[in-house]
Amino acid sequence: MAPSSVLAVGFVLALFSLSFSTASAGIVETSFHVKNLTVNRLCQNQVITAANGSLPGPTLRVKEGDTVVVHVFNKSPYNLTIHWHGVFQTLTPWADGPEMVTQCPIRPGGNYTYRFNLSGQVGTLWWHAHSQWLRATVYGALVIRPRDGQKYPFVKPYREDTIILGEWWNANPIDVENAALTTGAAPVNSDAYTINGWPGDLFNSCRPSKIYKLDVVPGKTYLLRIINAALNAQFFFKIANHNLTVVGADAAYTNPFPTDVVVIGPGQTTDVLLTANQSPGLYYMAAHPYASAAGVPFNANTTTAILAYPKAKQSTPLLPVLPAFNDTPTAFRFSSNLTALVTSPFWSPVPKTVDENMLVTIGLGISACGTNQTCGGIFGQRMSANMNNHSFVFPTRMSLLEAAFRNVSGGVYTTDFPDQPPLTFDYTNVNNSFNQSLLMTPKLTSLKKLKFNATVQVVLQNTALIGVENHPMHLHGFNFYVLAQGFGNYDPINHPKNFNLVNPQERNTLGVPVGGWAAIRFRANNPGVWFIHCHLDVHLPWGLATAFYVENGGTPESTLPPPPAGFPQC
Ligand SMILES: *[C@@H]1O[C@H](CO)[C@@H](O)[C@H](O)[C@H]1NC(C)=O
Ligand SMILES: *[C@@H]1O[C@H](CO)[C@@H](O)[C@H](O)[C@H]1NC(C)=O
Ligand SMILES: *[C@@H]1O[C@H](CO)[C@@H](O)[C@H](O)[C@H]1NC(C)=O
Ligand SMILES: *[C@@H]1O[C@H](CO)[C@@H](O)[C@H](O)[C@H]1NC(C)=O
Ligand SMILES: *[C@@H]1O[C@H](CO)[C@@H](O)[C@H](O)[C@H]1NC(C)=O
Ligand SMILES: *[C@@H]1O[C@H](CO)[C@@H](O)[C@H](O)[C@H]1NC(C)=O
Ligand SMILES: *[C@@H]1O[C@H](CO)[C@@H](O)[C@H](O)[C@H]1NC(C)=O
Ligand SMILES: *[C@@H]1O[C@H](CO)[C@@H](O)[C@H](O)[C@H]1NC(C)=O
Ligand SMILES: *[C@@H]1O[C@H](CO)[C@@H](O)[C@H](O)[C@H]1NC(C)=O
Ligand SMILES: *[C@@H]1O[C@H](CO)[C@@H](O)[C@H](O)[C@H]1NC(C)=O
Ligand SMILES: *[C@@H]1O[C@H](CO)[C@@H](O)[C@H](O)[C@H]1NC(C)=O
Ligand SMILES: *[C@@H]1O[C@H](CO)[C@@H](O)[C@H](O)[C@H]1NC(C)=O
Ligand SMILES: [Cu+2]
Repeated sequence: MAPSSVLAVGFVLALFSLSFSTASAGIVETSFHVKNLTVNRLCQNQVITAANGSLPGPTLRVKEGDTVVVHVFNKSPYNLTIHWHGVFQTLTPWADGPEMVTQCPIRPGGNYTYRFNLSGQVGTLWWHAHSQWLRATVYGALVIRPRDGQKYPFVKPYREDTIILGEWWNANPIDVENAALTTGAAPVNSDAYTINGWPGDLFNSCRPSKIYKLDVVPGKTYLLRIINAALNAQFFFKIANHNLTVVGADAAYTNPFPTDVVVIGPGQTTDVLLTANQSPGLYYMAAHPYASAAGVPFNANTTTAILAYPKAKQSTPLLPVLPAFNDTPTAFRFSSNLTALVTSPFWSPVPKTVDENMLVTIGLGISACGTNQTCGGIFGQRMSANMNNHSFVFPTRMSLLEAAFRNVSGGVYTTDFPDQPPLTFDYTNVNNSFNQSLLMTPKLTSLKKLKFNATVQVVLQNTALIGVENHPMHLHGFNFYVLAQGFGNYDPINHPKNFNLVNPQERNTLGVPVGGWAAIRFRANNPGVWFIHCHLDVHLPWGLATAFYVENGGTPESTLPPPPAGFPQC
């Protein structure tokens, strides 16, 4: 292993100083040029699809209240959309991005301008492609600072930095996905994990070590914006010898939560304060998977970056001891202990009454292989996944949002997504895992319709079908309150007694505990069609998704405007 202190690429802390905030704000207008890029990782050249010639793509920096305008030019060979992960998109669902949910793709050679306001959220979000597996390499940070005159509700950091965790294949991810979808089998595992695009020192890179390095000034406090952009891996993240204080998650402030480990699922962000209070030296930041599914093979490598003090004496950084891959108690302790900062100017109290009460099973299943075909999934069928035994199929003719707007649902979607599992069974009992009478799931495009401003409670109930696993569930268009989480089957009599209705964490993505459940609540005050799905890209194309169709509210401020000019057509 090369001594990284000598050979590390000189990434210094991003050059944005806080003076940036004096720029007359209001509109942040920029462009993304998405096209082929050849990069070298793990000793080989690989052509990837990338925004603006970099991996990760450029960081978008805005202030709360800004209008964001991004002109996206698709110069790649693939259909493309960009999703602004976690942005509420109030009255701008046309800019949300999931392919065939809110828009048809931008075709190769095409362009589309995403225009939306960023209000009511401060912290860290991110953007990523939302078309097939393109997000493996088309992603970047979205940093939202307080508007002028407002401050962070914590000590002013000396500097800020983004730490983006990713996942790397020695292959074209679209080919990996398509190969799996053709045979119905699970896709091959990735070859590495990355921090800010680099696998780090524990992988052989064949050339002077390229690793992300953060130079710190002793005694200073840094705000690290940690983003999990991996396709299929949840992570444990640690920095050797340094404790961290969580102050935000998914661009919502939390009460300060001290911890030595961060647990982060794909789609989630975590803002932490780090104080450089250790003896001058080199310390690894490291991440490896939290692999909740027993018996499922995964890439068990560790990705690293370096925290460097000046005048470090040693040349080999200290490596933190990460939790065991299956350390569910540590994962649960972290994700169940975060609470909202209710003094935040963006906090709204939890709605106390519920208009729509849903229990939704989430998990795996199988679908028919097809006549005369040979499939590589369980029982010779295709791997599949579902919510309430409905396995979501993307429409092909028109996006869901456009069909809803034009009142032409016929042939595009139905609105019969059930409020309860169609079959009541012992959801988390592993004796059911291979019970073939439960596994075959119909393929449908069914949505759940909601009245404007309805309060919606959804208990997401994992199943043990095929296997138990923590699924990071992501809701577009809203933050939801996490009222409670637990293991086993949800108990509608006793579990609500322990709901946190006072300061529950607000999130857009939540890892539903392995073999367990989570109760979430939100107010449907944003008309549009909003995708809810597993953020593991292995499960999304299998159908672990549905959408909420939130109707207009009858006033101009609650009515969906028409699609913008240049809106892509199929
Ligand atoms: C981009 O890369 C793909 C995949 O390697 C290749 O098929 C295509 O020809 C490349 N396109 C351009 C314009 O270089
Ligand atoms: C992306 O590249 C274009 C063209 O060089 C440039 O105009 C734009 O500012 C870049 N976008 C960002 C966010 O850096
Ligand atoms: C963007 O696409 C439109 C067609 O939708 C085309 O008319 C326009 O010229 C394109 N803009 C640029 C700058 O390429
Ligand atoms: C963004 O906010 C501004 C000012 O409130 C408003 O005029 C504009 O219509 C909003 N834009 C969008 C795309 O909603
Ligand atoms: C981190 O916090 C733990 C628990 O509060 C404490 O025991 C430990 O000494 C701290 N470590 C450092 C390096 O500050
Ligand atoms: C680590 O990654 C390498 C590829 O760089 C792979 O060959 C190896 O199997 C991985 N190790 C584990 C334990 O997954
Ligand atoms: C967090 O939650 C666990 C239950 O999983 C509890 O035992 C623990 O005391 C809580 N508090 C902290 C600070 O971790
Ligand atoms: C399946 O194969 C048989 C024998 O080759 C053929 O007669 C039949 O038409 C095929 N069915 C389909 C749906 O392709
Ligand atoms: C769709 O139907 C609603 C309610 O009937 C009506 O108000 C609206 O104008 C229709 N929209 C279109 C585009 O036809
Ligand atoms: C799902 O639906 C299929 C077809 O109706 C049925 O055979 C199966 O038992 C159902 N499974 C569950 C878990 O509801
Ligand atoms: C939504 O409902 C809440 C409580 O019922 C009410 O206070 C609020 O004004 C409503 N919002 C809109 C936009 O109708
Ligand atoms: C790309 O999008 C167009 C328009 O929706 C569609 O017809 C085509 O099948 C898509 N191509 C791929 C490879 O998915
Ligand atoms: Cu999943």
